Amino acid sequence: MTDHNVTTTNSGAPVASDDHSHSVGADGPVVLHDHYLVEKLAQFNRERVPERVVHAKGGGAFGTFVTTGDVSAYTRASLFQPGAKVDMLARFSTVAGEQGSPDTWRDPRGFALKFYTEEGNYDLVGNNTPVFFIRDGIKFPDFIHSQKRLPGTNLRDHDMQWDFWTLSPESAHQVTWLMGDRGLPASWRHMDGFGSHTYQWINAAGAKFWVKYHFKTNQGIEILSQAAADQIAGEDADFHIRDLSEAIARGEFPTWTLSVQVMPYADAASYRFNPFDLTKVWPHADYPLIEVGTMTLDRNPENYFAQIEQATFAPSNFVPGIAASPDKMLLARIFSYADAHRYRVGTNHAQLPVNAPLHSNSYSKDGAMRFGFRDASAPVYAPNSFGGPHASPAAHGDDSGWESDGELVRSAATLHPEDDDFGQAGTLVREVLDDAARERLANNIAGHVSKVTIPELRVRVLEYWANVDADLSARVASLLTPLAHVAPLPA
Ligand code: HDE
Repeated sequence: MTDHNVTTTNSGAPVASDDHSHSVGADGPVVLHDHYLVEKLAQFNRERVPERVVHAKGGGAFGTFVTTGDVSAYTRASLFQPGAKVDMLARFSTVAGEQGSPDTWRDPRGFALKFYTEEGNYDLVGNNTPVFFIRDGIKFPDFIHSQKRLPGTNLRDHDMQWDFWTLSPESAHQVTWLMGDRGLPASWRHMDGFGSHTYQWINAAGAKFWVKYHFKTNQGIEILSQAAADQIAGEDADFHIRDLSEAIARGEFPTWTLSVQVMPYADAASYRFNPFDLTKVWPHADYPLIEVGTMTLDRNPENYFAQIEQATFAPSNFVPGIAASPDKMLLARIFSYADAHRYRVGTNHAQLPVNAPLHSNSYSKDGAMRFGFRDASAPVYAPNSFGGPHASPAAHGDDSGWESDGELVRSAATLHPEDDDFGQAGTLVREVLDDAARERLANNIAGHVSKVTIPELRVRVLEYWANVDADLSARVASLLTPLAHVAPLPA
């Protein structure tokens, strides 16, 4: 009877041994034509793809999204039509930590979603916070450099972090979120998700709207104290990966309710905040939440590397009825992610099963690791006379633009009445947080700033917080531990 459980080479041939290399006599030299030995060692050397330059540590699961509401007045996107149900993938992550770093470091959490729709994959690559540290992508590499490691010691450094933040006042809103409870979620199941940016929706009649996405966890918000997070970081670096995987294995499928804020297209120009500034929210009193549907995660990946490490999410993956907005950060991300995927996973990353759309009619061909292809008789160019695919403005919904004019400049728009850097952070502190949350925030900030070694920088940090809220700044100052050692600001 044929034994179908024999180990093979990568090319499928049975192997003689996984214990002994082929050698001249038991103690003699190993022979080079032991190609299985060579294959095992060479393959082992090539098991890693470059980790994500940010959001390297993460985990995820598959599931479904069901549209239970009716937002068809605002978008023609098939996945958001009443009753629509699509398969999806979610990946959650920290930002600054490398592969293997603790899940419970204080950080925003990535909230990356891929919806496998009939009109293509729709990727919504957000965070567990509704805003971000900066409003222009040109600062992103500098921002990340300041949050990661010093070039000399390769150590993370609180002086760097607070130097960047206090010299970038637009960061105040997100840093308030980060230093507050949302910076340490108890699990990925117990945190909200946001698209963060303002996006454009276009309905079947071609009418345009601006939207913001909110995924509200139905498990309730649960947080970790800094002390608990520090302890868990030492005991179980994979605490959040384990929690999600084991919950799904137990049949406890986490769900989130998606709602959107919808702004009429014409409101943008006169709104009190720049609606495309990623450091700002739209107060819900201005544009209330409209329920769209439910996201459920109910299937663990079968293979982490193939399905999570190689998953590629891109803000450029729009579908008809959903498009970009003038948000400078979103426009920069639309370049960056697909570029990162070509570098990190490969030219044909979108052909991998986890990234492949339900239907593809692309003229792209060849490139490393190509294995999907069209019929040999199919033309490989457009236009053509042989019935090949053709572009279709109607199918694409090619009306996803906006008006724009003016000189080429390098500046941030401050045309809206309340476009300052600290106002919304102050509102968050004074009107959204309760006393206990404010006390935790002050302690978290003081704990983090106590590791700042430059006296002038500590002064600047307290001024930064005084711009957010004077009482908070005073509380932080009272909690700061004395300088361990004094490092002067570089000349
Ligand atoms: Fe990212 N970001 N990002 N980011 N980001 C990446 O893509 C980038 C930003 C976010 O689970 C990278 O494949 C730029 C905002 C998540 O696979 C990279 C800018 C938000 C993930 C990249 C931003 C995010 C990434 C790293 C400023 C929330 C993980 C490797 C314009 C709204 C997705 C990669 C996953 C990953 C670029 C800012 C969220 C380098 C240039 C704002 C959740 O392409």
